Amino acid sequence: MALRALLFDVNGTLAETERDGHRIAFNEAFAAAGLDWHWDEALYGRLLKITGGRERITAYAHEQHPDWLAQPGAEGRVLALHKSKNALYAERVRAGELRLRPGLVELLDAARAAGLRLVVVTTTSRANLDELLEATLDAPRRAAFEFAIVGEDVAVKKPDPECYQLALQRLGVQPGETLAFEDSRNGLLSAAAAGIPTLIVRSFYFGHESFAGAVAVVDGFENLGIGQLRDWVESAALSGATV
Ligand code: XBP
Ligand code: MG
Repeated sequence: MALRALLFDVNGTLAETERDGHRIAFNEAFAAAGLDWHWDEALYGRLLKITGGRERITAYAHEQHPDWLAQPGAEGRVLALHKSKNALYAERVRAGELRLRPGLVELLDAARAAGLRLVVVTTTSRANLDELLEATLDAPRRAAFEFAIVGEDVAVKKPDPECYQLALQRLGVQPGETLAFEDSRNGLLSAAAAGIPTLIVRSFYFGHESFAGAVAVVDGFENLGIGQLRDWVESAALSGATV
């Protein structure tokens, strides 16, 4: 089967957004709400196993501040914290603090020139994605992404395959005609469960995880050619690799 579409995860894959973007914004939101919660680099790395900012706050509160979570109206307070985090994150993105990973723009251009379709598949909120793309890509390159499946589009986030299944449905292609770019094990599990060959681009937080089942693991986008992507997808089809 020929390669027809590339599916990109966002956080960690398009850009290193977590440590110096989302994490700092979470901490600022906690402080603004009068909470003495603080997520240092290592703690945030552990919390990243929970996908979704709202879900991450809830899981942390459940573990560390069960009394806070047990109070009436806790769900609304979690939502308010997440909203505040996203607004603070957007300020950082607009200030130009987060960049796309090196080599990505060149790969997107090469993919477009080769006639490949491009989509985004992420657990992050649509507003966060829009802010990031607006701040880092010019209008023609933003328009090259046909659509984005985001956190709000699914009932269950990665590692559940729902987001990738939705993307395949909207593309109208077979999983073997696509390649997903992911940086985390949860992302790999999600794409693989939808039958999609997955390339891992190692990121700061998931640099040392095991990625058995990925078609390949690379350190970055530099020097990735379309021919190489096609070869990986073909070899995945031949080996019938599963995670
Ligand atoms: C990773 C996530 C997200 C972000 C924060 O996203 O788990 O929750 O950490 O974003 P990706 P939100 O699938 O792009 O790797 O606060 O918007 O959830
Ligand atoms: Mg990611």
